[in-house]
Amino acid sequence: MEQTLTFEALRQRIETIFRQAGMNAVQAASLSRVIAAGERDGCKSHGIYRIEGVLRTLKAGKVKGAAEPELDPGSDGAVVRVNAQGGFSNPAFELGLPVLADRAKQLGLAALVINDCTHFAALWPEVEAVADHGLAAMVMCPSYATVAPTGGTRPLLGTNPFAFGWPRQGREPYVFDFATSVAARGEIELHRRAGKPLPEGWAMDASGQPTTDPEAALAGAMLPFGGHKGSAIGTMIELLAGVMIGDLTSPEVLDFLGTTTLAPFHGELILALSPEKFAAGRKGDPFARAELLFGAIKDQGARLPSQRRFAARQKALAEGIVLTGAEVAQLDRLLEL
Ligand code: NDP
Ligand code: PYC
Repeated sequence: MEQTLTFEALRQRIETIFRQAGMNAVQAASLSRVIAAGERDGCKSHGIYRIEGVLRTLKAGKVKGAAEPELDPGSDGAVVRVNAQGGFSNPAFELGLPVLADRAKQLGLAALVINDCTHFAALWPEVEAVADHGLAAMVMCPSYATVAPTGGTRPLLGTNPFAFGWPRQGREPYVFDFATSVAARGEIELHRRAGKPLPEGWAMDASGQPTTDPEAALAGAMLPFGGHKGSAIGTMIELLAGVMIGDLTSPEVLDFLGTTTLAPFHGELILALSPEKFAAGRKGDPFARAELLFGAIKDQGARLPSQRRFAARQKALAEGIVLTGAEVAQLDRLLEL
């Protein structure tokens, strides 16, 4: 039967599932926050459906549920490094964030490099957390080879998400966060589970022919968003958040895991920039000027990215998070494991 839960009640259920599966407190708390936030904000592709993938990855021994991320003591400049020690990316981000924010405010820009992490999450919680410090943010990471470069037919690039945040005084930040494939792979899996065909232009089958069948798409290759443009941005992410930070690229992740049914293991790059430092001595207040731009976008009847998500959050915080009967049954089953 359908159930309505508070954010905290849902988070605690998820945390209990992870603790029962052997995760330590730091990993379980951090993961439960991002997964519950996905449900709260209406982002189903990175909500509770991800729990089973996390448990499979733990069971396969491809992620360390008891890992304690470590801040590299030699990180004393603009590049702050955290080693996730084979655990999930989210607790490593939480450990590095205060240092990243201090450095970016001091220097104008700083980077947080996370190495040796398993990463399954949406990126918007991280750009929002950086924006809460009054900083602009860009976050990116590879995934595993599931996307064909434009003109190709075989999986090579990842769905490589890219997110941006800009702080706004007294309101939610400007945030966008998307896969550099036409859609996140999680969306294809949700279509498969619902028995629904994919929109045209999302994927090709294993023989390189266009398909709307989710099974055939999962066995074939996804397409980059925006043709050659998304293909190039996806490649940039492989270079900056794979090669440059000394971590795995998407094809290397697939070689390492041998499957796309487990959460991928690689690195992540988070850039934080101080608009005040960059704009110092130039035209006007950067935050006030940004508001003019946002206002002009909305004046045309367009919406800002993340407005749907922020509206979903407000509703969920006021009225609770509604889970379907099937979702409640899934959580109950996982709690009984
Ligand atoms: P979507 O295409 O659903 O959304 C992308 C962004 O565009 C969102 O910020 C969304 O805001 C905004 N948007 C959508 N429609 C409009 C509109 N009409 N006007 C203005 N803005 C709009 O995202 P994807 O399916 O590409 O990605 C979903 C999630 O998957 C992301 O959070 C991403 O981080 C995650 N992901 C994670 C991966 C990983 O390896 N960890 C890999 C790939 C994806 P809004 O939400 O308000 O609609
Ligand atoms: O939805 O594409 C995706 C994805 C891959 C890894 C985590 N999410």
